[in-house]
Amino acid sequence: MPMTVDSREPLPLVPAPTVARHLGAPGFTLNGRVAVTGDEAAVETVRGFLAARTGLLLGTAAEGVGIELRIEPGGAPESYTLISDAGGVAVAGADAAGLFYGIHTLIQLVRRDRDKWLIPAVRIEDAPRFAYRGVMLDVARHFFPVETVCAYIDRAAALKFNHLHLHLSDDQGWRIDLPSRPELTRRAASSSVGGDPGGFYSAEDYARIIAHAAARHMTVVPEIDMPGHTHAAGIAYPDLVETPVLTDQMRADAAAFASPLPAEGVPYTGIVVGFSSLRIGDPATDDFVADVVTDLAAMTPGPYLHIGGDEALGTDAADYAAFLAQATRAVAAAGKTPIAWHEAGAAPSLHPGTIGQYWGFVSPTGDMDAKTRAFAERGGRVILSPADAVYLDMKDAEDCPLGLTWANGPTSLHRSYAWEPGSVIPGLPEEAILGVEAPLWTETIATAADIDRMAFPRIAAAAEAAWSAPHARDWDLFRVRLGGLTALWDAYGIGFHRSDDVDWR
Ligand code: TNX
Repeated sequence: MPMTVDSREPLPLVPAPTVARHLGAPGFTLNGRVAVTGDEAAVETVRGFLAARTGLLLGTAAEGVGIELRIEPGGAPESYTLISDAGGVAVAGADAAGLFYGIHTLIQLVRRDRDKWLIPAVRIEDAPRFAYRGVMLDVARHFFPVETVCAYIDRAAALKFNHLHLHLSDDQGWRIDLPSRPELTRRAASSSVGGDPGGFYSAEDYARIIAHAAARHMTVVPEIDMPGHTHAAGIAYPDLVETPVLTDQMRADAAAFASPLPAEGVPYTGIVVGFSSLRIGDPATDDFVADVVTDLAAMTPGPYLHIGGDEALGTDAADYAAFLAQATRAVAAAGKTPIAWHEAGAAPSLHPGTIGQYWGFVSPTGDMDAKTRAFAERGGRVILSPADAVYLDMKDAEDCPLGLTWANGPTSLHRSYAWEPGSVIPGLPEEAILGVEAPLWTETIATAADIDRMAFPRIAAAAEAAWSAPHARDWDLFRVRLGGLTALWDAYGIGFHRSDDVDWR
């Protein structure tokens, strides 16, 4: 009879699978004679990852023992089973994505046992809890080249994330070239926070990112943030924006961070938020929104387009509501499902079915939970990004060299882990939760190494909130499982932070 994992060290699997049993039998030995067979794309994926992890380049001629990869339709979307013993390894996905996730589980299982590479004898059955498992990268505050974005896709996909949300515009820069509005990148892309170099993605660059993501079963979700966070759009099209609005809070933030305050017509290099707004009610603005949304929709194969809607602090409430109603309709007219930050829940005539992204705390304050429920009440669903748990740009400790602290002070790995998606918004049914997303804002993050330092290991905690069934989640076991990934993350070249709460082996 199979024996459960209870009696021995937990398998080094993150996110935790639905069911994982140690079979209590000898494992499968990986050596140069092992062949990988089955689904062609999967075979190449496995050979590549095993070469990176072990240095062994396995063959593909089926003879004797081996690793068999196949798609067996019938199970839940993205689900897979993995069975291994001394006689071989079989991974079966219900679809191509399921097989891909089974492969990542397989790679996590590989370990060095004295002089041998081994896959323990296990039986795993696994499927995601949520359909939407996202990471967000803010490429507006700092710009990141295609290679860095692709490396982040690789890292996230290995943790079974399936959406990459790209925050493509903000006060500091516009990062995507759109055929109908060439001035945006011509005039408003060269700046970023701190006077660092800017940049933008050409249509070709963007297509490369999408293709890289698609090959890893990730959907790109582009965001153009409106009506606030639009100072850069105003550098390109001055007639479309209002004069910056400054509050006492913004002045205090600027002083605290030694950040410049915005000035009309001057590229913004500081980190103050909320001062900019499109000119609402002007037909020229409506044309701009329609152009931007139509171009971006045409370049994006995925079903979603995020139109922002956060922190429009200088925008009149009625104007804000009218703008969001119109912008979400424009997204729908372009054939996409709109997503907006939770503030947009206050707009009564949002396009029905608009998805809300919650960025309040694990315990909601003010009316954030009501605004979030409003999306579900109008036929939409909700993506949970509680800032004091999964904002990867928060410091992880007081002495963290990068990051911000506004979300309840530093966010430890434990706090990233110890929250339950079903309990964040009271009264929101589980079916209304589309998923979980971990954003990485980049006011303080400028390089690929910075991304690794801030995202890892906390991104793994977010992955588990998004993928794993509640019964499979346990902080003490998570720490041990995570420690078991040390060698794999090193092999992948991830510059993860060796935080104190994990025994990195
Ligand atoms: C809040 S979360 C923002 C961003 C900042 C971030 C920094 C949200 C929708 N807006 O503009 O970059 O905090 O943590």
